[in-house]
Amino acid sequence: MTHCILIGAPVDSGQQRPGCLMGPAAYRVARIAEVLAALGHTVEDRGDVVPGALGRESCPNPTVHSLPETLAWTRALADASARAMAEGLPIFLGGDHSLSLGSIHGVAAHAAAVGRPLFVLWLDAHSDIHSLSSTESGNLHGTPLAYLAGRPGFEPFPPFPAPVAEANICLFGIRSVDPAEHAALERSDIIVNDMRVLDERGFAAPMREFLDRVQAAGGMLHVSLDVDFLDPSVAPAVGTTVPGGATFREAHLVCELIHESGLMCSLDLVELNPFLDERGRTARMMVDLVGSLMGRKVFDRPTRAG
Ligand code: 6HN
Ligand code: MN
Ligand code: MN
Ligand code: MN
Repeated sequence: MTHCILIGAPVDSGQQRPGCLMGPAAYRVARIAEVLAALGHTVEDRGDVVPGALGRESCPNPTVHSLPETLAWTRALADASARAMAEGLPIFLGGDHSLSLGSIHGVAAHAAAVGRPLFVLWLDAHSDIHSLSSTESGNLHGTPLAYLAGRPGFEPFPPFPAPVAEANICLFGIRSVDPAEHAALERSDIIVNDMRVLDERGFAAPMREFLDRVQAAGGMLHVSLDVDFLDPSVAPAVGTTVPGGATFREAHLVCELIHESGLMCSLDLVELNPFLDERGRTARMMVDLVGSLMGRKVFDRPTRAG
């Protein structure tokens, strides 16, 4: 039994197609709290985070937009996240992926305070490893991974409390990488399980390899689940669809493996744009995956651990 803390993060400033701000409401309508409670967990919904006053920050790259808004979200979410980490397992209901600048900020501060290494699993079509200077779209939802890895180019942001070691970061399912991101990944220790790797090896073996590393290190695991990790045929409600994503079963398998590991300490649900959905099916799919992440299964089977 886990104490699940729902934190609404209606962030829409990290990209330019309005709608992600409706995400938290859609997850609640899709009965995320009831699904968690039915699995035997306690659930506390803290409502939606409200960002503080806007500053006047700017940066040299003219394509970057909504920087003061994204910074205000980052500060507010980092606070909410660090507080929730001390009390349970926070589930961030997004909101575009720029919310992870704040959610993982708080998670990293907590991990450093308790002296455990932090690992991050990035389930996404994209690598989200731009800096403020390398982004071509100017959309800050494409940057959180570079920030949490402590890479340069985030001068207006609060310093990241305890950068995550690159060898502790696993990209899983990626299939759309910009040239600057490609260069950044080539000179890094980040584990890249792109779709080509998953096509060849399947989803289970690479996932188990990563979870085994987290386990061996006594680490805490943060999972960042972008809707576009999924194939658009099962999850159309996202502004950045990329064909060739995880199927319904592949995504559930990943979630079941994560649950069986017992390692997940915090979770982001990002990029849901309910305005693009078809009768709520993407919101329901995401809530279904949360069910698998938190212990729903058809049968109890002995896992490799026991
Ligand atoms: N996401 N690489 C593209 C950009 O605009 O920088 C897409 C980013 C997608 C962001 O997955 O959250
Ligand atoms: Mn993303
Ligand atoms: Mn941060
Ligand atoms: Mn994405």
